[in-house]
Amino acid sequence: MKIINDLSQFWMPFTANRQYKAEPRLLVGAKGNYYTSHDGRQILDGTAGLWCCNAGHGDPRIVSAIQEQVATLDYAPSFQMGHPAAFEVASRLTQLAPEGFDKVFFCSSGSEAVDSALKIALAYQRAIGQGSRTRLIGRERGYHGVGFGGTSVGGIVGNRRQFGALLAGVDHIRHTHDLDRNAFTRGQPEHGVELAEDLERLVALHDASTIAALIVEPVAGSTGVLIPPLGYLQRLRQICDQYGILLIFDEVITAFGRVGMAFAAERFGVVPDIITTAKGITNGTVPMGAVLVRKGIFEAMAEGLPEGAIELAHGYTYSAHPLACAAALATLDVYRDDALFERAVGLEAHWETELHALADSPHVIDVRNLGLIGGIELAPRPGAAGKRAYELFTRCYEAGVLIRVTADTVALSPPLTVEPEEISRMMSTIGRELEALA
Ligand code: PXG
Ligand code: PLP
Repeated sequence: MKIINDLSQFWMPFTANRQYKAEPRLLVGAKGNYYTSHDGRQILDGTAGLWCCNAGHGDPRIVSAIQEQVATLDYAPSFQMGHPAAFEVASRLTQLAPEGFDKVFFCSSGSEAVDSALKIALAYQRAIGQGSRTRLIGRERGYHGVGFGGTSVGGIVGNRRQFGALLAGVDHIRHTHDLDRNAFTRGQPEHGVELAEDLERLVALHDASTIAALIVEPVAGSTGVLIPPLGYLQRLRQICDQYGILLIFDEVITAFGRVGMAFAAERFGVVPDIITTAKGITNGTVPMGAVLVRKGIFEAMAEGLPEGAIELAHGYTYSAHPLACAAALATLDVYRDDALFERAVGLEAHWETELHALADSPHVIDVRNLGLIGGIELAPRPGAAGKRAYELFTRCYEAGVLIRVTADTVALSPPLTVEPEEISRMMSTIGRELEALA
């Protein structure tokens, strides 16, 4: 079926363009837990889009909120102006956040949220007389989007090597992935709390007086689902406190029910100083990102400024865009009214059981899970890293299930509206295709 004349002009993101265009997969519709493919098939969404459609697709409450907003107030500047929904979303988010978060900065993506958070951290340190703290610390295998800041603190070599030296003064702690000790763990791995001490190594190397902030994903997603070892995030918090380093949790994928709560910070019982988020905030319908900031940070930056002074010289044309705000308010209502975070908690045991049933399938060297996140790591084909998983992805798509693969790891994150039967079908499809795979 000819659906489009020419695929050549769209430079697709994070895509092997020539490979894709030789055999395109197009989505033309979405409803509930399913996409419709261009050849008219129903595809079970095992990835909530790209970790963002937590309430499933096409919810009429979200759709009509966006439609009404665009007809009422299509755009309003947020520089020296405002519109009511922006203040309301900020207030709703602070109610969902861990206690003590009282300011929200808006943008349009996770990447922008990360770069905004890093700038806020630098500006805060400077405001409290710690202007020598200019270093930003990330973690190996971290993903923090594609801005220069996020790319720099990110720890995925494939996303860095094309772009030169990136930001100066960035360093990385070690990642926590350890198949030798933790393979096939259900939930949080037992081993690895000591890896948090790697931050002490960087303090010893650079001196704490040069370090502004540490940014980590509570659960690393893009790099292949890395679940934090027991006690690890707690220990990072302690070390940051000891040395005056701000702790940033990048919750672009872990917020809004993905791990059964509004934020992973709550699930792990660790309160960072700054939280970045995006994606599920509008159920993926309209681009939006946000930076949530703990009480005291804004105040420290405002203190002592002359009257009328701008506290932060930063912002986007689309910060708190009215359509994004309308989508966010409707989405947060759906999460609450349909109790979707609680639903995720209720599904977690079934999810874990069905996922780990794949442990004995061919090529599988690890299975890991938390909340409604699942990782299945495959042994790479010798000399062809990523090829086996990519083939599994295309096979599953043909078989009616959308999965996501990164290197040789399958990363699953279905909508929180997924039915137990659909979880079982997702896993049996993956299992069958693994059997068929060389
Ligand atoms: N931080 C984290 C932790 C993310 O997961 C971003 C920042 C950047 O967000 P934006 O909205 O700028 O893309 C992300 C995004 C995948 C995948 O397949 C994950 C993301 C994006 C695209 C694909 O795992 N995460
Ligand atoms: N480039 C130019 C020439 C601009 O005028 C602006 C915003 O006014 C930008 C970039 C930044 O765009 P945005 O605010 O959408 O990030």
